[in-house]
Amino acid sequence: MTETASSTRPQLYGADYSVYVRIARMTLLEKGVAHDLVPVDIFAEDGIPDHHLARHPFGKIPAFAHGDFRLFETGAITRYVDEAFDGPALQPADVKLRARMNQIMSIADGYVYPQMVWGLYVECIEKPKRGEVADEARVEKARGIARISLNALAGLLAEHRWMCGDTVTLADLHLAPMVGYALEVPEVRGMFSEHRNLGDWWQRVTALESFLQTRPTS
Ligand SMILES: N[C@@H](CCC(=O)N[C@@H](CS)C(=O)NCC(=O)O)C(=O)O
Repeated sequence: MTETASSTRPQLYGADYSVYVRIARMTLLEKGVAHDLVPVDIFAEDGIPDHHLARHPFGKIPAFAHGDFRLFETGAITRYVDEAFDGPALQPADVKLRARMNQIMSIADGYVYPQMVWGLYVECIEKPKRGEVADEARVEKARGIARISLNALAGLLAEHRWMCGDTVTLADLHLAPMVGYALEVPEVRGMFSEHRNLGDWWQRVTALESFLQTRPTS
């Protein structure tokens, strides 16, 4: 693991079940940056700890620190990690491809996470596990947006190996943990299987060391 941006070891605050924490961890691992995952329980009985709110006023995870430089919002963290440290470039140099990468990260945040993780995975898998009933209206809305999301992503991926071409970028890392949860839903697996190229891409993602090493423990 390298650590060349400064001698300070980056700290990532969060929990390994979190989609967004996993995106940041995958990015750090892809860059080869030695770091610590500092556990934070945002669902603690007494509420979000004050020390975490000081780092992240919205009380979400992850938060990040590199020396006295503090950051929250995963897209900002992953872009910083890519630019501040040595290691393989995770953002395309080409302006249009970089715009494509940013577009895919926005699709992930704006549609895939709220609809495919919350609207489908949480409603159809997590809620029944807790003995709760899925909100069918919520699922119906999510189903429609999931289809649009997968069509859009399959179109953008086209015949590339990775979302933005021949090498892994932040777009792949941003999508991977979200798709991982979404594919636990049988209906999403059905939709996904309609796109051969997404299936091939997923095989590559699931073979990444950074994906394997960040599997949630709970
Ligand atoms: N926009 C934030 C989203 C972070 C986020 O939603 N994290 C989730 C975990 S994956 C969280 O903290 N959820 C707790 C909550 O919403 O109360 C980012 O990009 O980092």
